[in-house]
Amino acid sequence: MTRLNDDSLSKIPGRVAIPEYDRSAISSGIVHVGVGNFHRSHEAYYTDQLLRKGEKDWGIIGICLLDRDLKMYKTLANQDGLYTLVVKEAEGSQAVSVIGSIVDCLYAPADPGAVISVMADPGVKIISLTITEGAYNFDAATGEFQYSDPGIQWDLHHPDRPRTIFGYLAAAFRLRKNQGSPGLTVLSCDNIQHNGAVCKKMVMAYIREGDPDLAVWIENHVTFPNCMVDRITPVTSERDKKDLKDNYGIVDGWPVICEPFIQWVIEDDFIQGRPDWETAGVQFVPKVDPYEKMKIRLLNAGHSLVGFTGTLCGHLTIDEAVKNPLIAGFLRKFMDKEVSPVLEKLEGIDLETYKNNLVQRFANPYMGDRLSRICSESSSKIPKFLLPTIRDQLDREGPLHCSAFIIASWCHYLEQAGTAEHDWEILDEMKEVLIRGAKASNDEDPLAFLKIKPVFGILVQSKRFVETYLPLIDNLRKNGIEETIRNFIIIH
Ligand code: CS2
Repeated sequence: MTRLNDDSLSKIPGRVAIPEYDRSAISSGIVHVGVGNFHRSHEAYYTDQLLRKGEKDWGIIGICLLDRDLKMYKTLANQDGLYTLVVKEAEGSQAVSVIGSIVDCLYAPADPGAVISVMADPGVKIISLTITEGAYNFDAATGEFQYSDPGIQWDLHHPDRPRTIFGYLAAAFRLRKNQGSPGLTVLSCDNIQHNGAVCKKMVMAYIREGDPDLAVWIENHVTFPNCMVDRITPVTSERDKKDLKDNYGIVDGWPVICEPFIQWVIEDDFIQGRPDWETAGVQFVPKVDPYEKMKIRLLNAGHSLVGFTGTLCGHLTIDEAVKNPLIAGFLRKFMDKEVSPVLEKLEGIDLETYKNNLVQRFANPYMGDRLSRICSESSSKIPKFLLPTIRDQLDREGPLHCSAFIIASWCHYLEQAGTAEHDWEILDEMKEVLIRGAKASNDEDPLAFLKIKPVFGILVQSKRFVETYLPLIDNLRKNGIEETIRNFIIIH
């Protein structure tokens, strides 16, 4: 049995691709905040590909920012930053490799000062982020930065001991400015359309509040390229760890499982340079908008659709749910009738093929991608994944039945949770508000759910949306999910 770390790499079986480069000779041009499974299957994987080709300047220092990231920090620290990536093909084969690009790791709550100095180190040229959609801290209704957030208030009053990404970036920029060090690139890798622009807007809003001069420095020294990221990466299960141990003799506290598909499309706006990621297959384009829009509105919103309806039908994983012909039919209708018409044409991409591939990716039986992962934090996903499509369809007076149905199934999923037959747990920062709204919409005020402003903004003011939504939620309550979808598919 081999506990994964630098010393044991040579004992790993030959069919596992290990990093053969000298990890101690790699300097860290990248600081990455949010070292979860997705970062490890995506940016860290791409970067590892470059290091295998002889690149030496672009190692990654991983930052575990939040208290809840302690377990990840300890695991990576114990393993010298190494971890196993298991890529599972839909027909059953798998490719296993050990990734070496995370050359150091810090746990921010234990020593915020150390994180600030690493971020301010002139050798660091990129700070990349996977901090989740909710962490950008903007109001769904207005798109404006929310100063009232307790974490933000803490950071504004304790600039040397921050807790949120905004406080950390501000402190690091301030130090760079005072030292006369160069600026850098902040690369948001979260699923938000215009992620770079949104990130910049929020960072600037935070910094203008406490330090207007620093805001001017940022305008001249920091860039925030937009990018589209994609690779389905489930939560790691105990079974995954056991399989790795039994089949490869590797003891890894937190391996990563993912699909073979991978995509990263980035705007080439890196003020201090960047790795040659294109040699590992990354696409650099002048404008990433249409790619982001296509991916978030089809894949991510499609996932949410399958998540809510699949859970209501009693399924546990995405592949199981998407094999249910009712759910597959509904997903196809949503993509074809409501999303495709609002997407721009993209050179080199055939939309029909893209959608067919998505369904095939969802159907990969070896992913074990649980619906609970997809449904988690929907209060910050739905405003980014689905509401923009609804707004577009309202503007162009186009169809929105499927979108309204997704919202209705979310509401029904929330109001059913915790009942005797439906024991799913709601994992969401806004859990209480959501459940209260969903339940109240069943007995006090039919619009109570849609009135949750931080999620839906002013959607409830749209007569057309409300008139589409209300009969759907009524049907779900009266007839249940399967009959409602069956009738829905026939009518629409
Ligand atoms: C998922 C995404 O969290 C979700 O709801 O839709 O994590 C999705 O798997 C990735 O964006 C795929 O690139």
